[in-house]
Amino acid sequence: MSKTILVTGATSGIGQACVHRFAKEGHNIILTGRRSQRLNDLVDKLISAYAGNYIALNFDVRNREEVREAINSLPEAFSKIDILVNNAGLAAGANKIQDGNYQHWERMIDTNLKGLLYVSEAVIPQMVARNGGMIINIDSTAGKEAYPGGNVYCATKHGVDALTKGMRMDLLEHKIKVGMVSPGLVETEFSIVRFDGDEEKAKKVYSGMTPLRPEDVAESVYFMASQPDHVSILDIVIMPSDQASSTQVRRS
Ligand code: NDP
Ligand code: 8X3
Repeated sequence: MSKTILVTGATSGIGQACVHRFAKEGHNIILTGRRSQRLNDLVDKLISAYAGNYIALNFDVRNREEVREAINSLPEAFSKIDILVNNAGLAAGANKIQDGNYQHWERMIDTNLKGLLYVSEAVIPQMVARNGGMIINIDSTAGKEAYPGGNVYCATKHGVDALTKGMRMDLLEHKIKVGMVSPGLVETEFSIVRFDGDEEKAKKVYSGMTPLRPEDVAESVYFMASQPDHVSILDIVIMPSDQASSTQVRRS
């Protein structure tokens, strides 16, 4: 049966790959992000390739009012969200803490933690009212272990790990499943954003190794989402075969 899925951060990388993975199965999708042209282009592509219904919602997850207005404005056909994929997120900078930039810190905290909370806050009431649904948070191996220069990004992702566990406990009584997918190095626009558009620097992160593709992560998200009602997968930690930990990568 087709479901309604809301994916944040659908304009790029893991979010966009999740959209394609769910669309392939005929599900209806709410795509969100700040870059509206990309969202609209993606909706057009989906309409021509798959059988579901799609709608683009343009908002910044850091703006609580925008988030609430956008989600509350969904037309009836999309108003029952079965699965929320909290994917929008970023790293800004990789400086040591003593050389850190407070604006980077605030951007990561506002996006990765507060943004995830604002979107969840807007979606959870209808799941509670229906006594069902699923939330999948995109965490990271940075949420399991810190690494040099990762300080605040790692703190936000450790926060996502804790929030996921806490949300699962609180929402248990409402039959809402909560899980997370926690990837290692995935080649997306992530490092370009992290290094403020410096593509050369971004490329170096994945040089001499084979990173995960966003589609690899989307496959894990889909696997988690497609389990029967009585099965709840808590966490999928997924790394490239060339990676053993945040600080140990095999490069040629
Ligand atoms: P991308 O930069 O390719 O995609 C990030 C997405 O998040 C974009 O669609 C972007 O949309 C959206 N986004 C960022 N900030 C905001 C905002 N303030 N409001 C709304 N949307 C926002 O990176 P990834 O696909 O790699 O990242 C997706 C998630 O995966 C993140 O949470 C990241 O931390 C996590 N992750 C990434 C890994 C990696 O190695 N790449 C590994 C582990 C986890 P737009 O700019 O249009 O708003
Ligand atoms: C992204 C993976 O190792 O670059 O969450 O922090 S890492």
